[in-house]
Amino acid sequence: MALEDAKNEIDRAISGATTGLGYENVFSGVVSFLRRSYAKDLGGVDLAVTGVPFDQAVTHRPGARFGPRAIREASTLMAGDAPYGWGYSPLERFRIADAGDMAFDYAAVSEVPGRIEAHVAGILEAGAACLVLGGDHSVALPSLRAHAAKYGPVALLQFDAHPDTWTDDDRSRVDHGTFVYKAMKEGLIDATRSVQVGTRVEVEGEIEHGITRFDARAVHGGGDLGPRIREVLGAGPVYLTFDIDVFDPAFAPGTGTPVWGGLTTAQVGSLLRALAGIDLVGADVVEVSPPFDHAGMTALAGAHVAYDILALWGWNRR
Ligand SMILES: [Mn+2]
Repeated sequence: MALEDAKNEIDRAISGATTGLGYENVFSGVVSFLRRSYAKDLGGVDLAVTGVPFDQAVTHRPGARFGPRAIREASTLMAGDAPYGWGYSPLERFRIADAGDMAFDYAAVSEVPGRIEAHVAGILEAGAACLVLGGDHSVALPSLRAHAAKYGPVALLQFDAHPDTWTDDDRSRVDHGTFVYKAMKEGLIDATRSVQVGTRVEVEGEIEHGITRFDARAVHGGGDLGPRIREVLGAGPVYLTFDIDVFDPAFAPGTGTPVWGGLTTAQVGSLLRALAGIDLVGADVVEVSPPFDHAGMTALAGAHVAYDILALWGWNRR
């Protein structure tokens, strides 16, 4: 009998199986995102998760290069169960692969965005949707370029402490705080259908943008924001970018630019569930910086968010 015939002998990260829950011991085995099999050939894959461990564009604390590895490890705790409260398991319903990390020359910083765009475009061309694990928030811009090339201008749904609308007209700059400005200037996003959630910093001289903003105080103020966010996003394609610093540092201290007054994990979990039905076509989870983390709590939050993003992506397709 081959080892893989016995349920407890399966190591899903290398089994080649594309669907099903993971039953390995949480603390052992080859680590992959939610125990999905690693694959570079994405034929027949519905969604590929890929790490982009680039963090040279941060304003303050680096370390997000270790984000994908930490999120994968934290995710092994969840691989045996459906995500809570969704009523279905995207792991059983869809063929989801871990496409591994994107390789790049860490010393050729200005070349990295182009490589990310080509990497994500390759996943989309293979017919799979793409979930990027960052990396700092600069990785969202080339991912948006790849998605806009396929779908046209998308609605941006951004969970973030920062609006990332700081002025930056130098295309050669690689900055984690200006991707929204550049995305608007490049016509990658439809601002009138875009929403920012959880922001709580001022941007001096911010341009007119037209993006709907539910800042952190609006979320803390209560009320059911889900329907209001869905109404702005409309029926067209949505790209979700999730900066882990939308959480209060009490929930996610391991990040590059923490800001007090942030969202709780419970608030974000409820909001993501309330968005079921949007046409999510792509996403990223960025700015998890394990060297500044404690007890793995930021990576755990990132893994939960990424799993709920899978559920949200699959909702209309299930
Ligand atoms: Mn941020």
